[in-house]
Amino acid sequence: MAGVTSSEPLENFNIFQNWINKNYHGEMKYLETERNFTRRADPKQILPECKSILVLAIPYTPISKENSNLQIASYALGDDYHDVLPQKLKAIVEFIEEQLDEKIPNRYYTDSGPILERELAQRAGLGWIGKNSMLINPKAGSTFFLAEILLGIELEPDESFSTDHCGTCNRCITACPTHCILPNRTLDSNRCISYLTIEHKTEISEELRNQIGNWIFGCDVCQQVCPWNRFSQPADSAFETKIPLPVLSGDLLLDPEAFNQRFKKSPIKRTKRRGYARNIAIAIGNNKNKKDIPLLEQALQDDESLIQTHAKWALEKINNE
Ligand code: B12
Repeated sequence: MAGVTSSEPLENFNIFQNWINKNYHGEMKYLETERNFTRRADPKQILPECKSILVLAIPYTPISKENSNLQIASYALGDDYHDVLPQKLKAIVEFIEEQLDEKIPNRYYTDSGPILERELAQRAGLGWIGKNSMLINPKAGSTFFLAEILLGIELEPDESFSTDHCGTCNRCITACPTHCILPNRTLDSNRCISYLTIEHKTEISEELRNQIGNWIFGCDVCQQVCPWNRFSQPADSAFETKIPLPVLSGDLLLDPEAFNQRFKKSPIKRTKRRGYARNIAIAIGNNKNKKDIPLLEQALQDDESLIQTHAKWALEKINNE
């Protein structure tokens, strides 16, 4: 799916500002810089010549029910979109330049750019902002990545998506294990399992450990329960499942080399071995499978105190069971 929107400033920038000021005190520091603020508010702060923005939605593996008793979010089952998509965006720019037989000012981003991707996608007609804050499309659900190309040429903008199809459904809000979905379609992201298992680098509170369940990288609960995801589209080949499933508890003892080798092309590399092993220790504790006790006892000897702490907690949880 793709849509075009203008380079006008972002109407709902205040929602982002309030979110940063009120409920976000996390480790995504890149979101808070002054430079990031001004550029997120107005695309021309990024590319002064910007006249139009092409917004793309690229499907990843549709959300399935539990894919393993150590769960990984569907967006992370294939190759890392941060590595795959920029080349595709560059190719689109080159194709447009070929058609016009001239170089055009441009910038392209996916995820990490100073861009409010979901609002631009809504403005480009790709979908509405759901109660789980996901961008949802009535024919494709929400299981797609967003990417943008800022262009120094005028393209006919698409109608913005003006309807809302969540209605009275609150399945996502009810199902979220940490109750992090707020009534204004934003998240208390410090409690979001996706934030805790990917972005949060240190100890996780005992309260949240119990609520994380068996998610070891990202979380799909608010998308698993969303009725619109029965329309999920097949994944772009790069994002089809590439990692071996089910994930085995033995991954708790993966050494750094094996971890880097296994996940060098995967989004999972972002949490590094210590984060991945921490998350597995928590999930093993919550799965309460006595067969995992020897693994946890070995993890008590790990060099990383972060892993020792969470393995000790898991052992106590299983033994108390
Ligand atoms: C920071 C971040 C996170 C944080 C915080 C998420 C959040 N909801 O705020 C954490 C780490 C928790 C996270 C988790 C996930 N993320 Co993330 N994340 C981002 C990132 C980098 C910035 C989002 C942001 O600025 N949040 C702050 C809030 C205030 O902004 P916002 O939610 O976009 O809200 C804007 C609009 O939605 C609008 N708006 C909000 N509410 C309302 C209400 C109304 C009435 C209106 C009119 C407008 C409106 O105004 C706001 C300002 O423009 C974006 C990429 C990007 N550059 O945008 C990816 C992005 C949103 N993430 C993405 C994904 C896939 C995920 C996960 C599903 C991954 C996973 N399975 O674990 C989860 C889903 C969690 C969820 N329900 O949102 C995709 C979403 C694609 C889609 N279909 O929506 C994005 C777009 C990355 C990409 N390029 O594909 N993420």
